[in-house]
Amino acid sequence: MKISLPATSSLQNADFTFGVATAAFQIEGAAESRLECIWDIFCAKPGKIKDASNGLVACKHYELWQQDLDLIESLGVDAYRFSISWPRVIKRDGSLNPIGVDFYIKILDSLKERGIKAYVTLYHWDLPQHMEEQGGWLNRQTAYLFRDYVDLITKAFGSRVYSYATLNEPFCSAYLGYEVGIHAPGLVGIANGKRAAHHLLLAHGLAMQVLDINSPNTLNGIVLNVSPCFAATDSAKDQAAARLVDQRTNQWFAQPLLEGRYPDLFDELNASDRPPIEAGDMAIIAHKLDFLGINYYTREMVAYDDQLGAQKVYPDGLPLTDMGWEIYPQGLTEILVSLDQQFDLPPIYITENGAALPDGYAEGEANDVRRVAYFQSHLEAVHRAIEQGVNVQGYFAWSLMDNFEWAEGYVKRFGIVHVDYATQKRTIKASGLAYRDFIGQRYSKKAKVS
Ligand code: IFM
Repeated sequence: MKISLPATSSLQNADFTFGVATAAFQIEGAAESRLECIWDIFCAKPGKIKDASNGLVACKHYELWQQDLDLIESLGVDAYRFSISWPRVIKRDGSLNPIGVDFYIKILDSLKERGIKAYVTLYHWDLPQHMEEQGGWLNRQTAYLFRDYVDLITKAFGSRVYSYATLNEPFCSAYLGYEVGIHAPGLVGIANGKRAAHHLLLAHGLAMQVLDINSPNTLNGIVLNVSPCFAATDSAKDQAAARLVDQRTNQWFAQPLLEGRYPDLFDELNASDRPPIEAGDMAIIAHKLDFLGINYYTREMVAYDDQLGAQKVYPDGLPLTDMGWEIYPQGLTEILVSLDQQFDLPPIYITENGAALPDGYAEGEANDVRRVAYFQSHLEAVHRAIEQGVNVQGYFAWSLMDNFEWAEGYVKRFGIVHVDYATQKRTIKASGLAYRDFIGQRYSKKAKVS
């Protein structure tokens, strides 16, 4: 199976960036050589992770990183998006941990030698546990500690990085982690979720100020997960429920970042649930972005619910991934176009897109035909958004390899490379080969033209 797009598509231009993405906690392992983070503690609580697993070993990337970079190079991608583990690079006293820093410098230098651009995420959910003990993202001080970490680490990395994203999916950190409690640290309550979200957004803005000084030549921005929200029926109640989910997931983060204000939902919350905004916060949060990263997986189909206001529904017969997420490629075009109509957007990168699907792994081969089709349809969706005027500059497949899928453990596999967790053997799946061939033909076409 192949991936192909119209020859005229701007995704065929060599200046469109194709990459693969990972995150530290999901692949690195080697927990003994870093501080504990909130996910270590969360994983140790019975019932929190579906297969009772953790990130102590994961894909052993801390040990196997050279082999993994060989793999990335063999895919022919332009860029590698990965995250820095805050608890690996900063010691308890706030100073740099040279061993952890050296690990990432080796990766960055090796990427440079291979001609692969480094897209670095500064926070992908692994808050140092000692900070959680002081309130974590509920504590405004955590935003300033993040700023200090960003200051130290960006100075240490110097000119090795191509792009910095401050945060990955603050919705997940705040809502899943502090409001509904299905992610670390497992707290609940609307006030907690909104307070954590505000401090995460503040941390982002403070970090952008640091990047202006320490790293003005990198592409600096933030990554949001977005989903178009649809009402299950035409009823006024379901329409209102869909609007609520849109405000909660998409608008709660996009509007502060791009317009410096919270959406209307802010006024609809009980006063005690509203985030504590201090003078000047919104201007810090709305710092100009060099790029906005968009992570897209599915749409939200929503119905009114007496207790919760809104509830996700799963109409029969829709194609679903192993996560139970509907495969809805046109939603990627729809959300990009609607964000573009609503905001004055900076350049967009699709920083994550992919699916947990069966691998068909047998005898050293993984024939994941449905994942090839998933990439085909979603790349077409990006192509259509560009045709409609959205400035999309790049696309990253989630994920380079199977890894620790948070509360789902290791059972859900998103990789374009299969990982045998018993042996740590990596095998490129059919989707990885199709992605490699698609990227490769784009270059040979370019070479022929020039
Ligand atoms: O695995 C996650 C990733 O860490 C963040 N975005 C969504 C992915 C799939 O759930």
